[in-house]
Amino acid sequence: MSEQKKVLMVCLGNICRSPIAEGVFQHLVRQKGLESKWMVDSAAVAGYHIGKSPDHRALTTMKSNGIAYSNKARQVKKQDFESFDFIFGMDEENISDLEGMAPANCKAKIGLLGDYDPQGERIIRDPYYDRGAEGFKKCYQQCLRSCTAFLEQHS
Ligand code: WE7
Repeated sequence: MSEQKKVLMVCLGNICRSPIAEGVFQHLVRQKGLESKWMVDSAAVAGYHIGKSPDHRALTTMKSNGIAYSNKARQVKKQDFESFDFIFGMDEENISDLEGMAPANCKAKIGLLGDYDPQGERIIRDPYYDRGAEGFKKCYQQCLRSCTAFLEQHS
């Protein structure tokens, strides 16, 4: 692989699951010294939380796993479908929303991040309305498994 490949992590609001997926992916890329081969970003299907930092539970979960995260929420734009190689949704609704937004000249492969989970947990459940942080910890573990497997498959 000579060129840098681009991965976009997407969820509903870009404040819970996709920032964790982005943070985990970036962390693995640094650990493996693959910065010249991979770049990662994240975005929302909905415009609800544009400009905001992730949910504090997502930030806490990342921080306790050694991941510093400072990006702010943005919405998916048409150009993302041309500039990214892979666009990953967290659940089936994300996928159908993304497919509905994709232009005819879509370069990106759109799919579920969880399709790479060696434990076969394909859906990364939305933890937004949960009372505590358990759903965020589970999301972190799912993202870690899938991002690790994805990078192994594509190296
Ligand atoms: C969420 C959300 C999540 C749900 N992050 N929000 Cl209240 C709303 C309405 C439209 C877009 C967004 Cl983003 C939000 C706030 C932020 N992860 N998950 N809402 C959600 C979960 C289950 C059923 C319905 C909704 C809107």
